[in-house]
Amino acid sequence: NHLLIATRNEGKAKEFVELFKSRGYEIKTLLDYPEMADIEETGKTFEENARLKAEGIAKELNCLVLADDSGLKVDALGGQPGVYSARYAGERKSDAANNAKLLHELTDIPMDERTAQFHCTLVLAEPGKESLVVSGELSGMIGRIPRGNNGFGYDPLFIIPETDKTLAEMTADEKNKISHRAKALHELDKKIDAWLGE
Ligand code: ITT
Ligand code: NA
Repeated sequence: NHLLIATRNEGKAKEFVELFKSRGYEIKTLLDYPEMADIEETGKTFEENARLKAEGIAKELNCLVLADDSGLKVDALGGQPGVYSARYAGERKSDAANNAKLLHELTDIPMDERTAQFHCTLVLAEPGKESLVVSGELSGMIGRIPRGNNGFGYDPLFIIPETDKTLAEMTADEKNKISHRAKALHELDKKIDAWLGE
């Protein structure tokens, strides 16, 4: 039972390895294929980009592939950075640079208007088959200073109101119980057996 996850993001890759531990798949990611060319994310939606990654790699390697396209939607910014979350501060900029840009854009926004959602769309693809698409979201608030060292991306700014902790202040297990990625995988669980049997 092999599954290739079409990501080069180390934070995502770590989470998928943990999340798939109980699911009985042997996981590889594109970090195991450093020579493979990157797929350009030219889509305007999470689904389009996840399809580009999953279907492109599935065709190239002729195997079962799961891709994750995810990002942060901030209400006060009309849903930005959205699909541009990875490159908000520019191509190949650090997570810290993206977080700094987000804080700057939100300078004048009061705490109770800093609501946001993390979104994750997963696409499971196999050559010659209609892909399976699922999504998950997590609601929170964008803080005024980064807090915590766990996780990746915007986690140090993303406060879960019920706990008053950022995702970066939670353990990997705590985040994996509530995350947008975990929710999307839960939807995938419900549908994967029927899809594999098609
Ligand atoms: P791959 O395409 O190789 O998977 P990527 O980082 O380019 O890597 P995306 O295009 O899906 O992936 O961008 C997702 C960005 O959204 C990611 O770089 C983070 O900045 C942010 N993000 C997504 N999920 C997150 C999470 O759980 N915690 C923090 N930030 C997250
Ligand atoms: Na993207």
